[in-house]
Amino acid sequence: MANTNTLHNIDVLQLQEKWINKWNDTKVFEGVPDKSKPKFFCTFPYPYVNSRLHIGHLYTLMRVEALARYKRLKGFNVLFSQGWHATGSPIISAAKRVQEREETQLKLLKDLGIIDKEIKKFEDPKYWVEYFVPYAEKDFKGMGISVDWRRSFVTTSLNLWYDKFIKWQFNKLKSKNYVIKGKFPVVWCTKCRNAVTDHSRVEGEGETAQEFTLLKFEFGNKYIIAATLRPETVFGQTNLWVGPNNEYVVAKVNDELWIISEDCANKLKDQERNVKIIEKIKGYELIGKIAKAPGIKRDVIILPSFFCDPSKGTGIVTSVPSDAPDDYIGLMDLQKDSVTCKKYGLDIEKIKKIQPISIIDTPGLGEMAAERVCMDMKIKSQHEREKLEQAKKLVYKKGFYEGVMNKNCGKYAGWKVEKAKDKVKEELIKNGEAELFYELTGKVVCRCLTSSFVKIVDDQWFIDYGNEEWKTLAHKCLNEMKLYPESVREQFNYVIDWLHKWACTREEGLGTRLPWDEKWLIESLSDSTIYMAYYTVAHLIKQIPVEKIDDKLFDYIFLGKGKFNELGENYAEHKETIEKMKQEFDYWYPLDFRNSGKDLVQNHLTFFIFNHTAIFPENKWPKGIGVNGWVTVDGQKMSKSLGNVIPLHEMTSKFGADASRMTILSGGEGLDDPNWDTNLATSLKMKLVQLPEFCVEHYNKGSEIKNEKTDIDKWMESKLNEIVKETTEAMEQTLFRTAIQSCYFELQASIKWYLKRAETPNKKIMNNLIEAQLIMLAPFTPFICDEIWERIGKQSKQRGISQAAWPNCDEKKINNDLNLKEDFIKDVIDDIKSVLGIVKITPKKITLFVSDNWKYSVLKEIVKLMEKTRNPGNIIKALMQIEELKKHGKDISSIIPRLIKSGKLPTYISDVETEYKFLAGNKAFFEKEFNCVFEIFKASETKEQKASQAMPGKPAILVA
Ligand code: A2H
Repeated sequence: MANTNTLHNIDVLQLQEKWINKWNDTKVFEGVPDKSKPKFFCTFPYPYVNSRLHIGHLYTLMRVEALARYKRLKGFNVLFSQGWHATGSPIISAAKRVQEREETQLKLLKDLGIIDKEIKKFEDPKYWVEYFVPYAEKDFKGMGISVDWRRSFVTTSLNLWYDKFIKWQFNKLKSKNYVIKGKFPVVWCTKCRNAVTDHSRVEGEGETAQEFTLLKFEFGNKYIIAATLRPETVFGQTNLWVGPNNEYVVAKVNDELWIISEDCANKLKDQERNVKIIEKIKGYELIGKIAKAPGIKRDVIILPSFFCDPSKGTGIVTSVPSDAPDDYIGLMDLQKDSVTCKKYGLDIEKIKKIQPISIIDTPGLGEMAAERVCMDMKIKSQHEREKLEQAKKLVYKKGFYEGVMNKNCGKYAGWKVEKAKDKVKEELIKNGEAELFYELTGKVVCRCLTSSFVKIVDDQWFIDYGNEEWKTLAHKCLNEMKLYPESVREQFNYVIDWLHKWACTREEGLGTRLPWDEKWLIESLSDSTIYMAYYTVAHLIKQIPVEKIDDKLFDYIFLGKGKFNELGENYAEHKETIEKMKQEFDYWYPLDFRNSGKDLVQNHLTFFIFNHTAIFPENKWPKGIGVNGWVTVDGQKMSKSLGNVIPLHEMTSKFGADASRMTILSGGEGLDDPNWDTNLATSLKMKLVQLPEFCVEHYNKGSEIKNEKTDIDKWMESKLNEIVKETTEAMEQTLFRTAIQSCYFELQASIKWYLKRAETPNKKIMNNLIEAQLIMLAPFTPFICDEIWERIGKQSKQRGISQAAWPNCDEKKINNDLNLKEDFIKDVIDDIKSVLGIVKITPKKITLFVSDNWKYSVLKEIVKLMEKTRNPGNIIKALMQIEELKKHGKDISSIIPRLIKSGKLPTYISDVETEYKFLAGNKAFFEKEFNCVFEIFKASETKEQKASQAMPGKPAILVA
């Protein structure tokens, strides 16, 4: 097979190597403060170094990279820096899995080409960092990412300077009461004996502990327990539900006997209860018996249902058929089901007498919301799970947030449901009729592959994102921030309101120790919230011996507190370094752009906002956040099992960095999940290597500048300015796919058209085109662009294309009339081609007929009329009001319906003379294009039958 890395005399791999070295040597991406220029500071979240970087990282990374390169070209002094995350679970769990010889983990390493003998080293978490960090940097460089590598660092106590920085951060948070210790439910792994925060999970990111109320039903010397999210609905209880075949247990819980599921008994042990299982019972043993319902002290009967999930709550559900769709349908089912009633010895006549009790007025859903919604959605049985889930959501949302308690709710009559909930709950608890219980909102699996549950811990440290004052600051910061795209704002607002206590420490792993309680390590989503500030000093701080560094230094540099002299003797000899660090921070901060995948909105990105507002003064709060979707590969989800998680180094050697960069950014924009299209990557690779030849061939060639510009020259200038405008607008919004579409595909097509149309291209215009295209493409395909920049002799003045200036759009040169005319020519050519396709002859002569005069008036009228109506009858009627057109009534009524149905009006509508002159002026071009004689007539001056078919902007065509 031919080596596709060498095409058109370009060796892609060699070219990449050359420019990686040049950029390194010329230090062109090193961010040096320069007050004469505006600055732009952007970051990509530091990845965990627990594997090689892959296609999943590339899209997010490329959004930062393309913007960084664009801003440089726009004259900004840009800093893009990159570090590596070694903290917490991702690495420690992987190392543990190697210790345990876990198959999948071993295979992952082997697939990276690591031999058996080496694998043992990966039992040590530190080795992961040692091994993967150099590769990560290499992979970034291979992709041409424009990072200032002097500022790179790793987290945790492996880097004692960073360690000090994080300690400073936590001391600050603690001093503001934002880090607290208390008794709280956390998602817990029994194997790791740690709180399992989002990035410690292989499944269940975003799932949390949710509070349930356990309702206690008196049942002889025992209690039957039902879990509910809606304690205020106790007033509407009509019965209890058990799964007839579910297993339950009688358990001694503290001093009482409870009937609950076995799962529940086990969970309760982690929620501050002494639990001992006494005996097992089957659900059907309870059916038909009577228990006393809490809150209302009424006897209710225990009935069978099929929706009681033994793994949720207690596996027993209290039935409120007025407001819970499951309960309503369950009751309706049973009232019709004499077989089931008989089976469990129930008297169906008695069951039929059970009526829902109305308790809540829900706007729009009346006083029996569940019944209403089940009817509306035509739900027929409790087995229609999907519909029931929808119904539950609807009733819950409306009932809970908008409903009002009614007269059947005793002293709570007239209360809003939302308010009543807490009060009823408190009262039930006070009376010993209820207790609290926590259940996960969904399945969570720890990185050690063990399922997690809720545990109430009292020895854990939390960051208190529930603090109302802090939330206000976070909202304020968000309000002033630019978001890309703006549509994520609502989600951020929601997350800020919704976040509460976040378990921020773990017992083991890599990380920074909590400065005041060294037993604890800070977990990975908590030591990564303000580190962008650390980049500003990372290349200097190591000049100061770490043991000298204390919080005062960070206060001075980052918060501007005090004077240098007050820092103490310790620092005297480092004055210069420290002042430089302070200047760097003051220059680069605040951060202008941070971008990440949408999964980080609910944790990292919002923590990033919170922590900045806690630590820094307002003028250092972040300015912009970008959020994007998840990469798919050739239309499929990215997954290890599909084998489509392409590593970066494989992409660069197979498709080349430029084509890879352009392909991934062409895959989508906004919040859409971007798709990597292998075919596009392959074809771009072929196309991009042709660019040097083309540019060199046309640069500095063509007619001299002093020659007068022709219409086609002017058209080209207009088009270029239009494209510059479109591309610039798209770049500003990080709409990179649109930008590529415009500055690459559209511009290429336009240049081709220009070369075809112009007898000799204008040298100045051609040079402008080539330079503008290279500059606009440079954020996407920097290797080939820098190479061509050098080949056309632009290199000498600057350190490469990164220092060129983004083209300006000269709006005055945008000429829509010229555009319309060129589009007209293209349309005529297309029309002739389709005629030739039908008649299938090689033409000797082609005749074009320009439409009759009156038709121009018709079309101009139609354009106006179509703004109001698309009804052909109405349009014809309106046209018939015009004196001049009356006599063409017959023709008009046959033309109009066709024209409107086709939905396509000609783009170019002038008048007979102009159109005729324009076509005649381009006769030579047509003749060259079709290699035959052309004749052009006005329809009014010929007897040829065909001529009557001509329309304005659409001449009739006769081929001979
Ligand atoms: B709710 P989520 Cl009035 N199996 O209580 C099936 N469903 C169970 C269950 C189990 N093991 N344990 C509890 N549930 C029900 C009252 C209620 C509830 C009303 C309105 C809505 C509502 C009376 N039934 O829940 O799937 C309980 O029914 C809808 C949100 O964890 C509990 O609250 O979201 C609810 O499911 C918890 O449902």
